[in-house]
Amino acid sequence: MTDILDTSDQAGMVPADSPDVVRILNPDGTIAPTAAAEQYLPLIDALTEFDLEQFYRDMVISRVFDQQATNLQRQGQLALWPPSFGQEAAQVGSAHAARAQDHIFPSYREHIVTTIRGVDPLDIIKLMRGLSHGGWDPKDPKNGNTHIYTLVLGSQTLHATGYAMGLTFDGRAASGDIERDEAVLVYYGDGASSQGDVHEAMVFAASYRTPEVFFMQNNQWAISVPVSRQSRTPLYRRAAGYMPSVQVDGNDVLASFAVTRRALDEARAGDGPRAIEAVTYRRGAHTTSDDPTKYRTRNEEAAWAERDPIARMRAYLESRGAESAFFADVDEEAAATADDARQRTTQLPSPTAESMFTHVYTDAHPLMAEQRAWLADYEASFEEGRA
Ligand SMILES: Cc1ncc(C[n+]2csc(CCOP(=O)(O)OP(=O)(O)O)c2C)c(N)n1
Ligand SMILES: [Mg+2]
Repeated sequence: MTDILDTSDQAGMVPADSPDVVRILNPDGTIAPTAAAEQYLPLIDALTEFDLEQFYRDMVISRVFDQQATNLQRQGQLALWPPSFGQEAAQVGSAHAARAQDHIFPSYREHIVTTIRGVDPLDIIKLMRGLSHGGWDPKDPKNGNTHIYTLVLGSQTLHATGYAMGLTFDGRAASGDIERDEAVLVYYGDGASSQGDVHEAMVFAASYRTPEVFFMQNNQWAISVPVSRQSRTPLYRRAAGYMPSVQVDGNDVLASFAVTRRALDEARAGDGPRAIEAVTYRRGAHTTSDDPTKYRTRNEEAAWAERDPIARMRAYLESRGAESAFFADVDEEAAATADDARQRTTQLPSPTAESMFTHVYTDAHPLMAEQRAWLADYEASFEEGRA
């Protein structure tokens, strides 16, 4: 194998990947599988025209919604927004790879993953507007087993591993029935990969052979810290110390889909956990509180713009004969989705102060009851003119 240890400070800051990378779709939209991608081609051949169009549609919806949410923050409607701009292929490909019975543990940037699973994008907005602590109920069937966002870096990998261990203990995986066996898909970032929690989760996952896929979006940055500071070797090689690990071009929706589908199906079959490093790029700011011009160059941004996931898939669909009416329809649908989100955001009711006491404890709690009573009395004092 070529020695890919890169000790320069620029490692990871330019569009470079290892010789092992799985890529099917070139940045120019032509099908040009790398050697590592050959084994995945049957999974792509099995996709229908509708599937391919759906991948494209979801990526565009993601981008337009994300821009709308960023605008809403700028206009004072949201407290914060973490943009997913640039990461659409990694997210759409992996989300469509999951089967209905699977369980998703997102980080905080997986807006289109959660939406594909069925979560109302307004529930993400509610969280970022400060109206809700969790956003949605993972147990509500309409949310597709999607757990809530986790802002404590990497801790969701522990939750996911515990959940996956539970699936095994309950006999809900490895029966051999691909339509019934459940698996867990957990998302985290290049920065989070340096957290002890992630490594501990991987130790347990490997020991207990959990039905689980660790999906890292290496978007090259952890706020202002470049990936070269997280690791001197490509990150997929770190995970390979625990389990089979694959590096995929995360801006190629086809490769992201195929690699994740294979990994999840192997994991659900009882073969043990799998890791994926999706090499992608955060084209926007870390969050709306961040200014990336302070720590990265325009040249770097321009180099990654040339590998844009949506332009690549569009070129591919055009080469297959997709017509301009299709692309116009998608743009219209995306604009309508984003407009709907905007309308509903401005109409969201504020929560009552009293609601802060719900969901703190599962059962009644005396201290909570006391504080709740105090608040009710305090609120009533305004009505009665006591305050
Ligand atoms: C345990 C913990 N430490 C630090 C932070 C502050 N923090 C929030 S996001 C972030 C960078 C995360 O980078 P990465 O894992 O690459 O994910 P990305 O934001 O790029 O998607 C940091 C350090 C945190 N939320 N949790
Ligand atoms: Mg990152």
